[in-house]
Amino acid sequence: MMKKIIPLLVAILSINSFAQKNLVLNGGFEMELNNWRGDVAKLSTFDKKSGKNSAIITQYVGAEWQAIDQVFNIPKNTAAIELSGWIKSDAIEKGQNDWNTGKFDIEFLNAGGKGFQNENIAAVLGTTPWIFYQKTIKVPASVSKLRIMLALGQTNGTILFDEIKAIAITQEELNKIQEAENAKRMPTVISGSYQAKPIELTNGNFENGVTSWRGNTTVSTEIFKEGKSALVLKSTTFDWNGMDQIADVPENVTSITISGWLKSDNIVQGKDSWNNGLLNVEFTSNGTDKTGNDQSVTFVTGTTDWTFYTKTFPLPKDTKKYRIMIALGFASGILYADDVKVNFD
Ligand SMILES: [Ca+2]
Ligand SMILES: [Ca+2]
Repeated sequence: MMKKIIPLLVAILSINSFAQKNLVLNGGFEMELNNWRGDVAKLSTFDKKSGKNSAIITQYVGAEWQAIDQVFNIPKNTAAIELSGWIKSDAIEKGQNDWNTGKFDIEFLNAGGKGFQNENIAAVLGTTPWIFYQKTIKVPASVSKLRIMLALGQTNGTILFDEIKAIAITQEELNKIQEAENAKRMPTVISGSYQAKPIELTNGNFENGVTSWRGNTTVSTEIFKEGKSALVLKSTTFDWNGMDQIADVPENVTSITISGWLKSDNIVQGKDSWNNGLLNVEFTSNGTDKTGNDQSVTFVTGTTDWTFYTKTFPLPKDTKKYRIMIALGFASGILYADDVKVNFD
């Protein structure tokens, strides 16, 4: 079955590779601050993600709105825009409003240049390493331009930006992306078409981005334990921020061993003791009906270096599927995960 799934994944990845024209001019700040409006940013040659420069906005006191922006036309037949960029921060203060953060925002403009709809791509607080942010936003009807804003939203601190990108996605490409998303959400449908062999956990080392995983996040190519990338989950709020993957339990096994590497940065526990960084497993008969309690491989809190965790659990009766969950479960901070593996006996 693995061999048959691989062509599908290749097809998904190739969507990105042939639609690469960046609509943002000078998004890597290699031509100084050309094409960007606003005079609050400087070039950082000392600290950048790639090339010679990044853009840096610093404000020690006053908590004023400090932004640079750029407006461009949205090409015809654009159904959605994939926005991405690398951001690093130092001591960005939390203000009274949710939007008092370091920001990568966009605004859709109508033909007259009037603002129509705002979306947040990244909201950054505190001190963070270079982290890759990415979101795909549907283009509303009747808009013709897009404004990109990089800002300190009435808050103090330092924020650096590099490799800011906006890629136009056609309806056809969007359909393919959504099909791929649906396929991730319904692994039983895929298995139905190929039969027999169980679905295995794949991309546990996050070398293929977040392929095979469900949830809204990205990988870090700066901080990893194995290969070239690792999962990174970030939260500034006490919500559930997680990734999961459902796979099949093979025939004739009685126990499951789950292992993986985790690293944490300033994880603050929520209300309950399980409101932490976590690596969990859920057992079901069919993907939804539980056959036993969820089991914890580990909880992580505070700041920890890469640590290997492993645990073996007996499989509850009638378990046909398991779901691996990696999450900031109602906790704030940053959790990294890499090289997650599952074995059966
Ligand atoms: Ca650069
Ligand atoms: Ca890895």
